[in-house]
Amino acid sequence: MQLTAKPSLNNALLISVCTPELRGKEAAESLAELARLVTTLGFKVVGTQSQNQSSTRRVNVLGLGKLAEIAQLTGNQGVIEAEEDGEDELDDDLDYGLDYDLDMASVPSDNLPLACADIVVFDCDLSPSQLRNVENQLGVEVFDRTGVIIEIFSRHARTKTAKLQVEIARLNYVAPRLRETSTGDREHQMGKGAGETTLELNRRNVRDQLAELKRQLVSVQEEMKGRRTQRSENFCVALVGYTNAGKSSMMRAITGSDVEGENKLFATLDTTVRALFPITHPRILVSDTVGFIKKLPHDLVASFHSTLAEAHDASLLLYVVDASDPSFRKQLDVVHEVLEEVGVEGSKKLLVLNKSDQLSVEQQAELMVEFPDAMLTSARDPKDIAKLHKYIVGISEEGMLQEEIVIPYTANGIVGEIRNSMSVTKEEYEFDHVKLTVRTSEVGLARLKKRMLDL
Ligand SMILES: Nc1nc2c(ncn2[C@@H]2O[C@H](COP(=O)(O)OP(=O)(O)OP(=O)(O)O)[C@@H](O)[C@H]2O)c(=O)[nH]1
Ligand SMILES: [Mg+2]
Repeated sequence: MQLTAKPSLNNALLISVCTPELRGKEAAESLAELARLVTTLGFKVVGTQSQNQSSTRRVNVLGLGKLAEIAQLTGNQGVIEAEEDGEDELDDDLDYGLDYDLDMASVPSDNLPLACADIVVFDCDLSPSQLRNVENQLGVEVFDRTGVIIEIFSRHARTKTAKLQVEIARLNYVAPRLRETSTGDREHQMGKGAGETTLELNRRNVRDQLAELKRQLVSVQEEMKGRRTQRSENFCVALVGYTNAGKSSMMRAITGSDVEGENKLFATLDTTVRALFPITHPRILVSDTVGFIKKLPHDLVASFHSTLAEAHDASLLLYVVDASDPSFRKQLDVVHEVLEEVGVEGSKKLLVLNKSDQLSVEQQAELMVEFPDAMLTSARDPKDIAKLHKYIVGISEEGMLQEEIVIPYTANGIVGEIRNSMSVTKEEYEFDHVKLTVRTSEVGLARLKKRMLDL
């Protein structure tokens, strides 16, 4: 399943199911985030509807009355049918509603859509049968939150690894949702096994595709592992955090690179590695990673294990948060949970409270009281970037060793190599040799000593 309709033509109606687990302000924030996800896909959010339910597991997700209301907003193209157990009344006595005034400038609150909606998006996960039921009742395409996130990932994946990872997650999501495309007759056509329906054939195709993609992924992962091993001598910093926090912008600023930073969710899906700029000796490598979001589909988290391996190997983790977003504390919790799930720890951590340019002086002061160990930055302020650069260099030097190396003039070539890869703090020229005091990582020093023995 893919969002097939042309984005420019699609008006989306968003549905929030308020439950005891997700209600009030949290449900409203989640719906605002869904609106951003849907907008990232190029759809126009024309309205929102919410309903209180004791859970999201009802056969039709919503009560029949609400479904009928929504059907009117989508042009009455479906057939409303009562649930078999007759449980079709609203849970009116519950009150988990969206009674919060959120800053949802682009999201019309619970009201009639401005235009007839041609897709409906639920801010929760729907089982394959729920999705089918609601789609039949409303007569328009219905998506759940996971479907939307997977579609964004599919569209934004650039590198081979990301494409493979996302396609595996997408097929795993699609497989149970495949429907019979013909009347279900047992057809005997080319390529079909005897007695296989179109649905069975499609499922078999998906299984075959999945097996092939997994095989390809294993081979690319091996290659990536090789490249990471080559880098293991360098001090590595990884930028991690919620989507849209400003990781790529920070990456661009501290490495002087052209890494894309965009005001859309999940702009980055591939880990990019660049050297810290101004260049240090030895070089410090910085990696930008995929952003996280609440209720990130499990399959996607799992599929990004290898991409996040960069963060796994990092000596310093920079937790970038959008400090101007009122819900950044909850977003930070999500980041911690996902990183824990994929086993990323990192020896050192720094909380980077980004987008400080959007905060008043008072707000900035309050944040520093709340997070005394954090660094307040704006990726747009060169002074902040210089401060972060200095911090990173300082931390990288903590783990370095200093040693005097005597190099005979006969082996002069090695001096250039040392200057390129290590920090030289002192040089003393004698009659037949030069004595360099170098600072570098333990691994780098061991490699140099071995090289000197081989001379
Ligand atoms: N005002 C302000 N905007 C910022 C700052 N840093 C980043 N932004 C903006 O925030 C948006 C998201 O920035 P990105 O750098 O793409 O965020 P990201 O964390 O890489 O996002 P994903 O790749 O989706 O995970 C862009 O529009 C940036 O221009 C900042 O310090 N101040
Ligand atoms: Mg990014």
